[in-house]
Amino acid sequence: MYEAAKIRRDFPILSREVNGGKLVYLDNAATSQKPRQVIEALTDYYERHNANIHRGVHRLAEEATAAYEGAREKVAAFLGAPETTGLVFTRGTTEAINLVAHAWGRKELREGDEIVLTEAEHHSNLVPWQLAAQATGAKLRFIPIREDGTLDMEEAERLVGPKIKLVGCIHASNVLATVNPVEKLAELAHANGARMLVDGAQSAPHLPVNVEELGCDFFACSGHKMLGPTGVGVLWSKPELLEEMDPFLGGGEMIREVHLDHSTWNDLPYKFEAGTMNIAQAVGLGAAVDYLDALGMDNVREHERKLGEYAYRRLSELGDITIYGPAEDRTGIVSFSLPDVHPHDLSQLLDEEGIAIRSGHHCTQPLMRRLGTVATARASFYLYNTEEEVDTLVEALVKAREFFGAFAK
Ligand code: C6P
Repeated sequence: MYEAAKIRRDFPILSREVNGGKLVYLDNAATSQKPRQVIEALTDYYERHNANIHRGVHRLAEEATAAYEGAREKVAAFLGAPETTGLVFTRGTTEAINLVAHAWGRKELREGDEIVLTEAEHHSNLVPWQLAAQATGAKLRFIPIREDGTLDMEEAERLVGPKIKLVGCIHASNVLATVNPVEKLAELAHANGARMLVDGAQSAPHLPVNVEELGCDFFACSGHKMLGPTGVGVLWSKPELLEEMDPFLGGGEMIREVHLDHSTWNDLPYKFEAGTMNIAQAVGLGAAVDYLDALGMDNVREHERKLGEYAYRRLSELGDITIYGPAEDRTGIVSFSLPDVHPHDLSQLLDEEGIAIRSGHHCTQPLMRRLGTVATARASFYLYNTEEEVDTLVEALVKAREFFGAFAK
C-alpha cells in the first residue's frame, strides 16, 4: 500500500524545521527533495568508485563506467526507450532542448518553415526555438490555450500543415496542472511530415511515461525534479534521427578521429556527450529511478492526482481566490492568486511558517500575459506530500488573507 508517511522517512530534509515551524515543502515543480537512497548512491560513488569514464582501463575507471552506463540503462527502461543508444545524458531539460534546436534545428530548418509550440511553454521550450528561427528564417506559430487552460486542439489541427517542421509541447504544465494530449499532437505532426518534441520536465517525475507510446521524436526531462541530483537530465530520441543530426558540443569523447582540419564522430549516444559528463549525478539519477520504480509510477500518479484534487477543492473553498488551469484531470500543481496580495509577499509570509511555495512567472511570461497576470503563487506536490500539508497551507492562506486585509472591503 502507498504510504506517504512511510515514504517521508526516506527524505532527511523533510524532518527539518524552518523558522520554528515544520518544513512544508510545496515547491516540487522547481526541484524535488532527495531520498537517502540517492544521497547514499552519490556518497558511495565518490567514496569508492570515482574515476573518469570511457577512458581508463584501470579498475576504478571500469567501475565508474559501469555505474554510469548502468544508470543509462535504468533511465532508458524508466522512459520506455527501446534502446540505450537514443538516451543522451544532458545537464537537464533546458540543455536537452537546446541540443535539439542546434543539432537538429540549425540543420533541418529553412526560410519559410514553421515551428509550432503552445502558449503555455516554459521558456526552455520557447527561447531555443526563437534562436533557431532567427538563425534559419523559420517562423514560430502557437497553439492557443482555452479559458480552462487546456490546449485548443481545433486550432492545433488548423495550424499544423505542410510548412510545419516541428511541433513542440510541454507534456505537463508547470503552471496550469494540465496534461497535454501530446500523442495526438505527435500524430498530427507526423501526418504532416514534421517532428514532435515533448518537454517532459513536469511529466517524467509524476506520470508513467513511455516515449514509444507517446509517439514522439524527442523527449527531454530533468533529473533534479524526479528525486535525482541537479546537473543531470536526459534527451531521448530515435537513434536514426540522432545519427543524421550534427553534433551539439565539440570536444573529448564525442569524436572518433580528429585531424588538424576535420574530425569524425563517435557512436551514439557518445556523439552528444562531449567532455567529462556529470558522472556521479547520472549515477544518482539511476538510484532515483530505482526508487520511483519501486514505488510504481501508477501509484505516484494516483497519489498526486488525489492530492492535487484535494488541494484544488480546499483552496476553492476559500472563495475569493483565482485558481488557474482546469478543474479536473490535474497534476499535483495548484497555481493561484488572492485578490490584493502580491504572490511574492504571500510566499514570504508563508515562509515565516516554514511553508515553501513558489511565486513569480514560473519562466512562462507569455502564459502569464495570456492569463492576464504577471505572477501567480504556486504550490506543487510530490510523492511525499500529504493532505495534512494541504490543510496547513490552507490555514496559512486564511491567516495571510486576514493579515493583508484582503477582505476588509
Ligand atoms: N521549471 C519551475 O519551477 P531545467 O531548469 O532545465 O531543469 O528545467 C526547465 C523546465 C522546462 N520545462 C518545464 C515544463 C519546466 O517546468 C522546467 C523547469 C521550474 O517551474 C523552474 S523555472
